[in-house]
Amino acid sequence: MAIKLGHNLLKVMTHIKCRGKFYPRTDNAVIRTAVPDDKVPWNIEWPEYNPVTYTAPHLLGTGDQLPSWADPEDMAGVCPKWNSPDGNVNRKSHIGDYEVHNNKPRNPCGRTGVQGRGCLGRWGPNHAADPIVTRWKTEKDESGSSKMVTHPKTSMPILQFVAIKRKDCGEWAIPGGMVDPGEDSTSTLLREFLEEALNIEETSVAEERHSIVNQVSRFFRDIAIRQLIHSGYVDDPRNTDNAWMETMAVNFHQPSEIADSCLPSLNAGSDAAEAVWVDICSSNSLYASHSDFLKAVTMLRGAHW
Ligand code: RP5
Repeated sequence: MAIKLGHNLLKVMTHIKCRGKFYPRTDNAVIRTAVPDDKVPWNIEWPEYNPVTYTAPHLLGTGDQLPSWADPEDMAGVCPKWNSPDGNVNRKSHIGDYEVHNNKPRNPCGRTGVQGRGCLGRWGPNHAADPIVTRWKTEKDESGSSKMVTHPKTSMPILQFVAIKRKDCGEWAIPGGMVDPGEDSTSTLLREFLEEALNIEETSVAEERHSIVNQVSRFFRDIAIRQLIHSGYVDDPRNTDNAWMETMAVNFHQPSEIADSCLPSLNAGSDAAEAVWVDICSSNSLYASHSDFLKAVTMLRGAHW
C-alpha cells in the first residue's frame, strides 16, 4: 500500500473501541447502548435507538467555569460555524462534511451508544496530533559496530517507537494530545512530544530547556525524515454520537547512522506516567487507533509488523 500525503487510513472503518459497555472516566456509571456492527451506520433505520445522554459535569459550567478548550453545553446562542474554522476552534473534519441535527453534529463513523459530548470538550471533531517517533532497533556486532536487528520469523528489520503510558487509563500510546485553541497541528506535535516524552515542563534549567527544544525542533523540521501517516477519525473510547476525536499522525524517523544523536533521553511528563522506546509488532496493544498508525509506518518503512 502506498502511503500518500493526506492518506486517510480509517476512512471506511467501523469503530469498535467507542462501543465498549461503559463510557470511560465514569466509574462504570454510564452504560452505552449496545450497538451491533450492522446498526452502526446512521442510514440503517433503528427507530428504537435512544441512548443515554452524558456530558461530564466539568463541561457543563458557563463563563469562567468552562475550560477554555470546551464548548458550552447549549450551542444555540453561540452560532457555531459547523464544518468550518470557527474563530480559534477548528470545527472542520478531516474526512469531509458531517451532518448536524438540532445543532448537534453527528459522528461521521456512526452510532456509539451514547449522546452528548461525554468527556470531550467540543461538539463535533476534537482535533489532536500524534508524533510517531521511530528508529531502527540495533545491536553491536563482534567488531563493536551497530547493525540492524531483524525479526527471526519475517527477517525484516524491527522498528522502535517512542511510547508513553497514559495516566488516565494505563494504556500504552503514542505521545499525542489535543490541539489547543488557535494552535496549528504541527506545533501540537512538537509541544506534546516535549511535554509527554521529554518532560519539558519540569526542566527548570533554562539552557537545558533551550537545548532540548532546539534539538527536537530541528529533528521535527527535517522533511527528509517526516511523513504524514493519517489525518482523520480516531476510534477513541471517549467518542460519542455527537463528539469525536480526529488526529494528524506524523512519523518522524531517525536515520540509523545518526540514531543516537537526534533526540535527548526520554523522560515522562504531563499526562504520561512512563516514556520508553518499544519494538513495533502486531501484538502491541495500544490506545485508540494507534496500532493502525504503527502498522502503516511499518509498511512505509519496510519493517517487521
Ligand atoms: C487520541 O487521543 C489521539 O490519537 C491522541 O493520541 C489523544 C489525544 O487526547 P489526550 O491524550 O490529550 O487525552 O484519540
